[in-house]
Amino acid sequence: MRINKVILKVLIAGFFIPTFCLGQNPVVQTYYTADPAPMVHDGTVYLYTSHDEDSTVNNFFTMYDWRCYSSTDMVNWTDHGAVASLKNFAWSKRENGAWAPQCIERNGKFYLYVPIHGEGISVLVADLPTGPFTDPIGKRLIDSDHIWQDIDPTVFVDDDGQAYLYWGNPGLWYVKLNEDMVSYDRSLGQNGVVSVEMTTEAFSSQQGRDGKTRASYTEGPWFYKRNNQYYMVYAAKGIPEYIAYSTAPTPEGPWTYRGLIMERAPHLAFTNHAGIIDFAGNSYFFYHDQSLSEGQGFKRSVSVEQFTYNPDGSIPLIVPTKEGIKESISFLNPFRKVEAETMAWSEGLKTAKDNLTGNIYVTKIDDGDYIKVRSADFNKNPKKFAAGVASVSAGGQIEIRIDGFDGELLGVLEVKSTGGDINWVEKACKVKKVKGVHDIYFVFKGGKGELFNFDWWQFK
Ligand code: FUB
Repeated sequence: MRINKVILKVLIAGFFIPTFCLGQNPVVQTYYTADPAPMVHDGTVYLYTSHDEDSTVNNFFTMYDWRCYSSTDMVNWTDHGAVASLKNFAWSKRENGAWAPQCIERNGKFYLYVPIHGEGISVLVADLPTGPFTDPIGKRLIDSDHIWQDIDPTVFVDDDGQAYLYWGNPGLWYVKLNEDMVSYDRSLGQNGVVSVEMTTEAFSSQQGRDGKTRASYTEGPWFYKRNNQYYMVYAAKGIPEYIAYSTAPTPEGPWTYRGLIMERAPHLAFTNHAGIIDFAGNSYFFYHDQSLSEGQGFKRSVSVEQFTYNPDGSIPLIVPTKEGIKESISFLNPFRKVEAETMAWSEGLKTAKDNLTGNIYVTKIDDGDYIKVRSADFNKNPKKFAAGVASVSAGGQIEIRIDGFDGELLGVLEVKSTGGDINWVEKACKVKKVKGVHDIYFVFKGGKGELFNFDWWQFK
């Protein structure tokens, strides 16, 4: 019994210790991210997330905006910053409550469905997946009489063009969206809102604290179709939450409970929230944990695991890991201009947005911080390394290494003051020959305090 406790402690510690990139989870290290909503569009995965602030207010979810990240290889993610926030809704007075989003494309427009906790579900629209998003209707979308339960929207457009928006905690509701995606068919249910029957067959059941039997379904639905079967994946069993799923032969049910997908684990938060995609022939399960904040449930982080459906379409039990995605599905070209905010792992850094130009860059760079970029294909020998940098201070250096934080040193880029923290200057240095596929490490060196900002890089 004692040994078991010791082992458990070691296991928990193992998840919370900074690992110098032994793993790939969580996906984002520069911010706390939660409620993953992946969207595949045009050969790219766009990962929309909610965002737990670094400072938690009143020991509750402190969430003001929604962020977006993208990847074409599933290991390097480009930060697109906060793509929408509560400020997008001029009619809303809420200063907190930017909870779980989902974005979907239809006819070249991107619709971002978001809950404002306490003010129901709303929609934003943009011409690009990364925004800018605007409010097309100037009011909440879901006009129900259970506004506090209207959270966690999930949306899917079926093959016949009919779009469905499901949501809810602890109930599950849906509307049939009209083709414009910003209104819905009012002829169904109650003023258009259909309440799903929460039977044991559909969503399993459990005994609540009050002794009453209720559905295991809790919140965070993720609705999609695969091989003519409709899936509803959701957080279940109350707090702490497990991830479970049900399937149905039609988008409107009847639902059949199919089992658990993710059980509890020491580094998972008291909430969990899933998003599932197929991309480049693989299946991916996104969820959130509290590994980055070392156990703080209001500071969560999105993680991802690859999995394989069983031949009958059922989803296996997925174990949350530190390793995450083992293989990148394509190689990164280091001879193209790469945004500095494209990274597989980083420590000590933040990203920031230049509000005038929308440009995202890496900031808060201190001595010893680093960025890891995975699977760069040096199909020819580079001679030079160039980067866009800016600094108000004395600057510092970027050590360019491969395959480890203290791996082979290819070169050192000196960064001096450029007279402003976004006064971007191109700097270059010579680099050693290197061939083949390598992980690149940018290790930042310098004196005390913030050294410089980093916008892009390129081998030449
Ligand atoms: O992130 C706030 C809430 O926590 C979400 O809406 C729920 O799904 C849970 O993850």
